[in-house]
Amino acid sequence: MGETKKGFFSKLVAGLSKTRNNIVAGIESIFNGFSNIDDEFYEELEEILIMADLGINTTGAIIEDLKRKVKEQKIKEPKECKDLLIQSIMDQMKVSETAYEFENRKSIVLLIGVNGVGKTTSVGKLAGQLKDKGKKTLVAAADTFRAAAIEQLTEWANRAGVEIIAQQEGSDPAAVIYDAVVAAKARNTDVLICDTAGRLHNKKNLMEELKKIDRVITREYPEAYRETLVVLDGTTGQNALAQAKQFSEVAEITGIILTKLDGTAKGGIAIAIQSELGIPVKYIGIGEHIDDLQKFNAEDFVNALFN
Ligand SMILES: Nc1nc2c(ncn2[C@@H]2O[C@H](COP(=O)(O)OP(=O)(O)O)[C@@H](O)[C@H]2O)c(=O)[nH]1
Ligand SMILES: [Mg+2]
Repeated sequence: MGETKKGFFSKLVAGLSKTRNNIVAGIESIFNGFSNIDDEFYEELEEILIMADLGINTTGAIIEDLKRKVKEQKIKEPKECKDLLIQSIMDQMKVSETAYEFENRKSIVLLIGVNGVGKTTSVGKLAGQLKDKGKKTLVAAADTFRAAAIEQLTEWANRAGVEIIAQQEGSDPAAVIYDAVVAAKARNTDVLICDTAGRLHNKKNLMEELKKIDRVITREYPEAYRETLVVLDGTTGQNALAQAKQFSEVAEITGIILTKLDGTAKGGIAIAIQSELGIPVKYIGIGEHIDDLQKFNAEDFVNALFN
Protein backbone atom coordinates (compact mmCIF):
# COMPACT_ATOMS: atom_id res chain seq x y z
CA MET A 1 0.00 0.00 0.00
CA GLY A 2 1.23 3.50 -0.84
CA GLU A 3 1.25 6.23 1.81
CA THR A 4 -1.96 7.92 0.63
CA LYS A 5 -3.77 4.64 0.26
CA LYS A 6 -2.68 3.60 3.74
CA GLY A 7 -3.76 6.95 5.18
CA PHE A 8 -7.17 6.63 3.58
CA PHE A 9 -7.58 3.10 4.81
CA SER A 10 -6.76 3.90 8.44
CA LYS A 11 -9.13 6.85 8.21
CA LEU A 12 -11.79 4.55 6.88
CA VAL A 13 -11.14 2.07 9.66
CA ALA A 14 -11.35 4.86 12.25
CA GLY A 15 -14.45 6.35 10.64
CA LEU A 16 -16.20 3.03 10.60
CA SER A 17 -15.26 2.10 14.16
CA LYS A 18 -18.77 2.49 15.56
CA THR A 19 -20.25 0.62 12.63
CA ARG A 20 -17.68 -2.10 13.07
CA ASN A 21 -18.18 -2.47 16.80
CA ASN A 22 -21.80 -3.18 16.09
CA ILE A 23 -20.94 -6.02 13.77
CA VAL A 24 -17.58 -7.49 14.60
CA ALA A 25 -18.17 -8.57 18.18
CA GLY A 26 -21.26 -10.48 17.13
CA ILE A 27 -19.60 -12.01 14.09
CA GLU A 28 -16.57 -13.12 16.10
CA SER A 29 -18.71 -14.73 18.78
CA ILE A 30 -20.50 -16.73 16.12
CA PHE A 31 -17.49 -17.87 14.16
CA ASN A 32 -15.60 -18.79 17.29
CA GLY A 33 -18.49 -19.84 19.49
CA PHE A 34 -20.13 -22.47 17.30
CA SER A 35 -18.54 -25.84 16.73
CA ASN A 36 -21.00 -26.92 14.04
CA ILE A 37 -22.56 -25.28 11.05
CA ASP A 38 -26.18 -25.94 11.94
CA ASP A 39 -29.51 -24.14 11.79
CA GLU A 40 -28.81 -22.33 15.01
CA PHE A 41 -25.52 -21.02 13.58
CA TYR A 42 -27.28 -19.64 10.50
CA GLU A 43 -30.06 -18.14 12.60
CA GLU A 44 -27.63 -16.22 14.78
CA LEU A 45 -25.66 -15.04 11.80
CA GLU A 46 -28.87 -13.88 10.19
CA GLU A 47 -29.81 -11.94 13.30
CA ILE A 48 -26.47 -10.14 13.41
CA LEU A 49 -26.58 -9.15 9.75
CA ILE A 50 -30.08 -7.77 10.17
CA MET A 51 -28.95 -5.85 13.26
CA ALA A 52 -26.09 -4.42 11.21
CA ASP A 53 -28.74 -2.92 8.92
CA LEU A 54 -28.32 -5.21 5.95
CA GLY A 55 -32.06 -5.71 5.96
CA ILE A 56 -34.05 -8.89 5.62
CA ASN A 57 -33.83 -9.36 1.85
CA THR A 58 -30.10 -8.82 1.55
CA THR A 59 -29.40 -10.94 4.60
CA GLY A 60 -31.56 -13.71 3.15
CA ALA A 61 -29.64 -13.61 -0.13
CA ILE A 62 -26.27 -13.66 1.62
CA ILE A 63 -27.24 -16.57 3.88
CA GLU A 64 -28.55 -18.57 0.91
CA ASP A 65 -25.33 -17.92 -0.97
CA LEU A 66 -23.30 -18.98 2.07
CA LYS A 67 -25.31 -22.17 2.56
CA ARG A 68 -24.80 -23.14 -1.07
CA LYS A 69 -21.04 -22.56 -0.90
CA VAL A 70 -20.71 -24.42 2.40
CA LYS A 71 -22.41 -27.40 0.80
CA GLU A 72 -20.47 -27.24 -2.46
CA GLN A 73 -17.12 -26.85 -0.76
CA LYS A 74 -17.99 -29.36 1.97
CA ILE A 75 -17.05 -26.91 4.72
CA LYS A 76 -17.45 -28.18 8.29
CA GLU A 77 -15.89 -25.46 10.46
CA PRO A 78 -17.80 -22.25 11.24
CA LYS A 79 -14.48 -20.39 11.21
CA GLU A 80 -13.99 -21.23 7.55
CA CYS A 81 -17.31 -19.60 6.78
CA LYS A 82 -16.05 -16.17 7.68
CA ASP A 83 -14.00 -15.69 4.51
CA LEU A 84 -16.86 -17.01 2.42
CA LEU A 85 -19.20 -14.52 4.03
CA ILE A 86 -16.82 -11.61 3.41
CA GLN A 87 -16.32 -12.70 -0.21
CA SER A 88 -20.03 -13.02 -0.76
CA ILE A 89 -20.66 -9.49 0.52
CA MET A 90 -17.82 -8.07 -1.61
CA ASP A 91 -19.23 -9.73 -4.70
CA GLN A 92 -22.53 -7.95 -4.12
CA MET A 93 -20.86 -4.57 -3.84
CA LYS A 94 -18.44 -4.20 -6.71
CA VAL A 95 -18.57 -0.72 -8.22
CA SER A 96 -18.05 -0.75 -11.98
CA GLU A 97 -15.05 0.95 -13.56
CA THR A 98 -17.25 3.45 -15.33
CA ALA A 99 -18.78 4.70 -12.06
CA TYR A 100 -16.58 7.81 -11.96
CA GLU A 101 -16.64 8.57 -15.68
CA PHE A 102 -18.02 12.04 -14.92
CA GLU A 103 -14.57 13.04 -13.68
CA ASN A 104 -13.18 12.62 -17.18
CA ARG A 105 -15.96 14.43 -19.01
CA LYS A 106 -17.58 17.81 -19.13
CA SER A 107 -20.22 16.95 -16.60
CA ILE A 108 -23.04 18.14 -14.39
CA VAL A 109 -23.43 16.48 -11.02
CA LEU A 110 -26.69 16.93 -9.14
CA LEU A 111 -26.92 16.11 -5.43
CA ILE A 112 -30.41 15.40 -4.17
CA GLY A 113 -31.80 14.13 -0.88
CA VAL A 114 -33.91 15.13 2.12
CA ASN A 115 -32.92 17.81 4.63
CA GLY A 116 -29.89 17.32 6.83
CA VAL A 117 -28.43 14.26 5.11
CA GLY A 118 -25.25 16.08 4.11
CA LYS A 119 -25.83 17.36 0.56
CA THR A 120 -24.19 20.76 0.93
CA THR A 121 -21.27 19.29 2.87
CA SER A 122 -20.79 16.62 0.21
CA VAL A 123 -20.90 19.17 -2.63
CA GLY A 124 -18.08 21.00 -0.84
CA LYS A 125 -16.01 17.89 -0.23
CA LEU A 126 -16.47 16.65 -3.80
CA ALA A 127 -15.56 20.06 -5.22
CA GLY A 128 -12.38 20.03 -3.12
CA GLN A 129 -11.39 16.61 -4.41
CA LEU A 130 -11.98 17.46 -8.06
CA LYS A 131 -10.16 20.76 -7.73
CA ASP A 132 -7.18 18.92 -6.22
CA LYS A 133 -7.20 16.65 -9.24
CA GLY A 134 -6.81 19.68 -11.44
CA LYS A 135 -10.40 19.72 -12.66
CA LYS A 136 -11.99 23.07 -13.30
CA THR A 137 -14.87 22.87 -10.85
CA LEU A 138 -17.89 25.09 -10.29
CA VAL A 139 -20.64 24.75 -7.69
CA ALA A 140 -24.24 25.96 -7.94
CA ALA A 141 -26.36 26.96 -4.94
CA ALA A 142 -29.70 25.65 -6.13
CA ASP A 143 -30.97 25.24 -2.59
CA THR A 144 -32.55 28.68 -2.55
CA PHE A 145 -34.98 27.83 0.19
CA ARG A 146 -32.96 29.34 3.05
CA ALA A 147 -30.32 32.07 2.96
CA ALA A 148 -28.23 29.99 5.35
CA ALA A 149 -27.92 27.24 2.74
CA ILE A 150 -26.40 29.68 0.24
CA GLU A 151 -23.98 31.01 2.87
CA GLN A 152 -23.03 27.48 3.88
CA LEU A 153 -22.20 26.52 0.29
CA THR A 154 -20.28 29.78 -0.19
CA GLU A 155 -18.10 28.81 2.79
CA TRP A 156 -17.53 25.36 1.32
CA ALA A 157 -16.65 26.86 -2.08
CA ASN A 158 -14.04 29.06 -0.37
CA ARG A 159 -12.64 26.11 1.52
CA ALA A 160 -12.46 24.05 -1.67
CA GLY A 161 -11.07 26.96 -3.65
CA VAL A 162 -13.73 26.83 -6.35
CA GLU A 163 -16.17 29.37 -7.75
CA ILE A 164 -19.84 29.45 -6.90
CA ILE A 165 -22.94 30.53 -8.80
CA ALA A 166 -25.73 31.73 -6.53
CA GLN A 167 -28.76 33.99 -6.44
CA GLN A 168 -30.79 35.37 -3.56
CA GLU A 169 -32.85 33.34 -1.16
CA GLY A 170 -36.23 32.44 -2.63
CA SER A 171 -35.18 32.56 -6.27
CA ASP A 172 -36.08 29.79 -8.70
CA PRO A 173 -33.64 26.85 -8.36
CA ALA A 174 -33.94 26.18 -12.10
CA ALA A 175 -32.88 29.78 -12.77
CA VAL A 176 -29.75 29.25 -10.64
CA ILE A 177 -29.01 26.09 -12.61
CA TYR A 178 -29.50 28.05 -15.83
CA ASP A 179 -26.94 30.65 -14.72
CA ALA A 180 -24.57 27.93 -13.62
CA VAL A 181 -24.83 26.01 -16.88
CA VAL A 182 -24.22 29.17 -18.92
CA ALA A 183 -21.20 29.97 -16.71
CA ALA A 184 -19.87 26.41 -16.92
CA LYS A 185 -19.96 26.51 -20.71
CA ALA A 186 -18.46 30.01 -20.95
CA ARG A 187 -15.64 29.18 -18.51
CA ASN A 188 -14.89 25.78 -19.98
CA THR A 189 -15.64 24.18 -16.62
CA ASP A 190 -14.98 20.45 -16.28
CA VAL A 191 -17.42 19.58 -13.52
CA LEU A 192 -20.42 21.60 -12.34
CA ILE A 193 -21.74 20.34 -8.98
CA CYS A 194 -25.23 21.44 -7.97
CA ASP A 195 -26.62 21.59 -4.45
CA THR A 196 -30.41 21.29 -4.20
CA ALA A 197 -33.09 21.84 -1.58
CA GLY A 198 -34.13 18.94 0.61
CA ARG A 199 -37.85 19.13 0.25
CA LEU A 200 -39.85 16.07 1.05
CA HIS A 201 -39.14 13.54 -1.62
CA ASN A 202 -42.72 12.35 -1.96
CA LYS A 203 -44.07 15.83 -2.59
CA LYS A 204 -45.22 16.64 -6.08
CA ASN A 205 -43.34 19.96 -6.08
CA LEU A 206 -39.99 18.30 -5.64
CA MET A 207 -40.72 16.13 -8.63
CA GLU A 208 -41.71 19.22 -10.61
CA GLU A 209 -38.60 21.05 -9.47
CA LEU A 210 -36.31 18.22 -10.50
CA LYS A 211 -38.05 17.96 -13.86
CA LYS A 212 -37.64 21.68 -14.43
CA ILE A 213 -33.93 21.53 -13.56
CA ASP A 214 -33.59 18.58 -15.87
CA ARG A 215 -35.28 20.44 -18.73
CA VAL A 216 -32.98 23.44 -18.31
CA ILE A 217 -29.86 21.26 -18.43
CA THR A 218 -31.09 19.20 -21.38
CA ARG A 219 -31.99 22.32 -23.32
CA GLU A 220 -28.90 24.40 -22.52
CA TYR A 221 -26.20 21.79 -22.32
CA PRO A 222 -27.38 18.53 -23.90
CA GLU A 223 -23.85 17.21 -24.41
CA ALA A 224 -22.96 17.42 -20.71
CA TYR A 225 -22.38 14.08 -19.01
CA ARG A 226 -24.95 13.67 -16.24
CA GLU A 227 -24.51 12.30 -12.77
CA THR A 228 -27.34 12.33 -10.22
CA LEU A 229 -26.37 11.28 -6.72
CA VAL A 230 -28.80 10.70 -3.88
CA VAL A 231 -27.31 11.63 -0.53
CA LEU A 232 -28.36 9.40 2.36
CA ASP A 233 -27.62 9.64 6.07
CA GLY A 234 -26.08 6.33 7.15
CA THR A 235 -27.30 6.75 10.72
CA THR A 236 -30.93 6.47 9.58
CA GLY A 237 -30.60 2.82 8.61
CA GLN A 238 -33.53 1.28 6.78
CA ASN A 239 -35.09 4.72 6.40
CA ALA A 240 -32.21 5.63 4.08
CA LEU A 241 -33.08 2.64 1.94
CA ALA A 242 -36.69 3.83 1.73
CA GLN A 243 -35.53 7.32 0.69
CA ALA A 244 -33.30 5.89 -2.02
CA LYS A 245 -36.28 3.94 -3.34
CA GLN A 246 -38.50 7.01 -3.43
CA PHE A 247 -35.91 9.20 -5.14
CA SER A 248 -35.29 6.54 -7.74
CA GLU A 249 -38.95 6.86 -8.67
CA VAL A 250 -38.66 10.57 -9.48
CA ALA A 251 -35.16 10.86 -10.92
CA GLU A 252 -32.61 8.84 -12.84
CA ILE A 253 -30.25 8.05 -10.03
CA THR A 254 -26.71 7.12 -11.00
CA GLY A 255 -25.29 6.63 -7.53
CA ILE A 256 -25.43 7.12 -3.78
CA ILE A 257 -23.39 9.16 -1.34
CA LEU A 258 -23.74 7.57 2.07
CA THR A 259 -22.80 10.01 4.82
CA LYS A 260 -22.10 9.96 8.55
CA LEU A 261 -20.64 6.47 8.65
CA ASP A 262 -18.38 7.85 11.38
CA GLY A 263 -21.47 8.33 13.54
CA THR A 264 -23.63 5.64 15.03
CA ALA A 265 -24.24 4.16 11.61
CA LYS A 266 -24.41 0.46 11.11
CA GLY A 267 -22.70 0.57 7.71
CA GLY A 268 -24.53 -2.53 6.56
CA ILE A 269 -27.04 -0.20 4.95
CA ALA A 270 -24.49 0.39 2.17
CA ILE A 271 -24.68 -3.31 1.41
CA ALA A 272 -28.48 -3.31 1.49
CA ILE A 273 -28.82 -0.34 -0.88
CA GLN A 274 -26.51 -1.87 -3.40
CA SER A 275 -28.07 -5.27 -3.34
CA GLU A 276 -31.74 -4.28 -3.13
CA LEU A 277 -31.82 -1.32 -5.50
CA GLY A 278 -28.88 -2.07 -7.74
CA ILE A 279 -27.73 1.53 -7.28
CA PRO A 280 -24.01 1.75 -6.56
CA VAL A 281 -22.78 3.51 -3.43
CA LYS A 282 -20.12 5.71 -5.04
CA TYR A 283 -18.95 7.76 -2.06
CA ILE A 284 -19.02 7.52 1.70
CA GLY A 285 -18.80 10.38 4.18
CA ILE A 286 -16.84 9.68 7.34
CA GLY A 287 -16.65 13.07 9.01
CA GLU A 288 -17.21 16.79 8.65
CA HIS A 289 -13.79 17.73 7.30
CA ILE A 290 -13.19 18.45 3.61
CA ASP A 291 -11.10 15.27 3.29
CA ASP A 292 -13.77 13.07 4.84
CA LEU A 293 -15.36 11.88 1.62
CA GLN A 294 -14.05 8.75 -0.03
CA LYS A 295 -14.80 6.80 -3.11
CA PHE A 296 -16.46 3.61 -2.12
CA ASN A 297 -14.22 0.60 -2.37
CA ALA A 298 -15.99 -2.68 -1.65
CA GLU A 299 -12.87 -4.50 -0.55
CA ASP A 300 -11.64 -1.78 1.81
CA PHE A 301 -15.15 -1.28 3.15
CA VAL A 302 -15.78 -4.92 3.94
CA ASN A 303 -12.29 -5.34 5.38
CA ALA A 304 -12.70 -2.25 7.53
CA LEU A 305 -16.03 -3.62 8.68
CA PHE A 306 -15.11 -7.20 9.47
CA ASN A 307 -11.41 -7.34 10.22
N1 LIG B 1 -20.18 13.23 11.26
C1 LIG B 1 -20.54 13.58 10.02
N2 LIG B 1 -21.31 14.65 9.82
C2 LIG B 1 -21.66 14.98 8.56
C3 LIG B 1 -21.23 14.22 7.44
N3 LIG B 1 -21.76 14.79 6.33
C4 LIG B 1 -22.47 15.86 6.75
N4 LIG B 1 -22.42 15.99 8.09
C5 LIG B 1 -23.09 17.00 8.95
O1 LIG B 1 -24.49 16.88 8.81
C6 LIG B 1 -25.11 18.16 8.96
C7 LIG B 1 -26.02 18.43 7.78
O2 LIG B 1 -25.23 18.56 6.61
P1 LIG B 1 -25.68 19.44 5.37
O3 LIG B 1 -24.61 19.31 4.34
O4 LIG B 1 -26.04 20.81 5.79
O5 LIG B 1 -27.00 18.65 4.92
P2 LIG B 1 -28.06 19.05 3.78
O6 LIG B 1 -29.24 19.62 4.48
O7 LIG B 1 -28.43 17.77 3.10
O8 LIG B 1 -27.40 20.01 2.85
C8 LIG B 1 -23.97 19.17 9.09
O9 LIG B 1 -23.81 19.48 10.46
C9 LIG B 1 -22.77 18.43 8.55
O10 LIG B 1 -21.56 18.87 9.11
C10 LIG B 1 -20.42 13.05 7.69
O11 LIG B 1 -20.00 12.28 6.78
N5 LIG B 1 -20.10 12.78 8.99
MG1 LIG C 1 -27.97 21.88 2.28
